[in-house]
Amino acid sequence: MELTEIKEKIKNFKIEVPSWGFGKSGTRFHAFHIPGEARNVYEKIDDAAFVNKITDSVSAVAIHIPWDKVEDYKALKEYAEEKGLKIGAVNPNYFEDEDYLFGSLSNSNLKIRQKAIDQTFECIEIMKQTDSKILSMWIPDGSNYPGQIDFNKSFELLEDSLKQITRHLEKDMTMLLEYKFFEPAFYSTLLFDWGTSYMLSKELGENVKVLVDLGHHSQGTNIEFIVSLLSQKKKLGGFHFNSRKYADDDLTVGSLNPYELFLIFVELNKFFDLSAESQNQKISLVLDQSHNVKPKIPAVVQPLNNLQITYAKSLLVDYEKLKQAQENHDVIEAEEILKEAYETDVREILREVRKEKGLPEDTVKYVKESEEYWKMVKEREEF
Ligand code: PSV
Ligand code: MN
Repeated sequence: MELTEIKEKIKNFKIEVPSWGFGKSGTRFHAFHIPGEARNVYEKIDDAAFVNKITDSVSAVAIHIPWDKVEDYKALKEYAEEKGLKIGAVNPNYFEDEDYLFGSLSNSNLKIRQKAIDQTFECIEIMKQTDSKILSMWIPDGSNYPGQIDFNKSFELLEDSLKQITRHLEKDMTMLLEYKFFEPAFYSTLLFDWGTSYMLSKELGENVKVLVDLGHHSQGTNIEFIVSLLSQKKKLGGFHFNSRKYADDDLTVGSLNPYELFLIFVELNKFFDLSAESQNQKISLVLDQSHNVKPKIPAVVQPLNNLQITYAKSLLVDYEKLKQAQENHDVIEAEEILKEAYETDVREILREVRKEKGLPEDTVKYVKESEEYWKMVKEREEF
């Protein structure tokens, strides 16, 4: 690909940021206070707007319900729009309500299951008010001890609840089914892997797809292969970008396994033009990181940079040559082609892109030295 084309693609490469990436968060042991953290959804949008001002790479802000509950969602949407942003995926939260001790959408108690269904209907209503097109479902239901649930019955109940929810979706809305193999259900989780999400998404219909969260696989899982399979079957609906050493979404995307991330992008490019505006409808690219000890805004800027670097490297792959090498069974050459792209230093390309857009060339350093940022931190600490 020509350099000008690569630069054009990077310029139009946008990521949705999570409202929860700016607010208070922590581990199950403690959530430490981090100076400057956003205290409500409006401040979260302010922070996303600040990140967008210096990176021009934020497409929307994903919200979590009930964390981001407000009286007037139309007003919330307008507030985001005034700041040049949109409301992105709506994420119903099924893991905090006391009633969900023994499950939400799979609960054998009809009243509680209905509560979870109604809560999801409310999220669909919020989508209508905010013009959001993605209902992003992560369902923690499962069990913590052998014998606690009847797998079969619980799965049937979950399936039934999802069927009812799907019927409420409007034509242009997509439901994403995120999977995760454990936590908080440490013995069995109903939607534990991509196969389970895929199976359900097939049963539920065209507007139900799978969401791949990079932190939700056991060690050694070949995520790029999963990405390819789901894309082939037109069932890859979105991503949660993060990284992990052991499990879950606790590290910065691209920080620990950059080559794996690169290989994932190499597969994605075969099926999606990630830079095109229209792609927002086809694949949802969301950051989902838990910033336990990092200051929140820099913790969002840093991964956006990592993602741009990885995307740029993946665009350098000579796909034609790779195909040839694969057809010739030239294993050494095929791997060399990937490494050639991966090992290219693309930082200069990014600097040029930013310069051409009138943005700071080093976005992470910029935040550190930004008066606006430190003023905001100070103000939030004073009140
Ligand atoms: C679950 O671990 C998860 O990845 C889901 O996407 C939730 O919405 C998010 O984390 C909450 O932090
Ligand atoms: Mn996630």
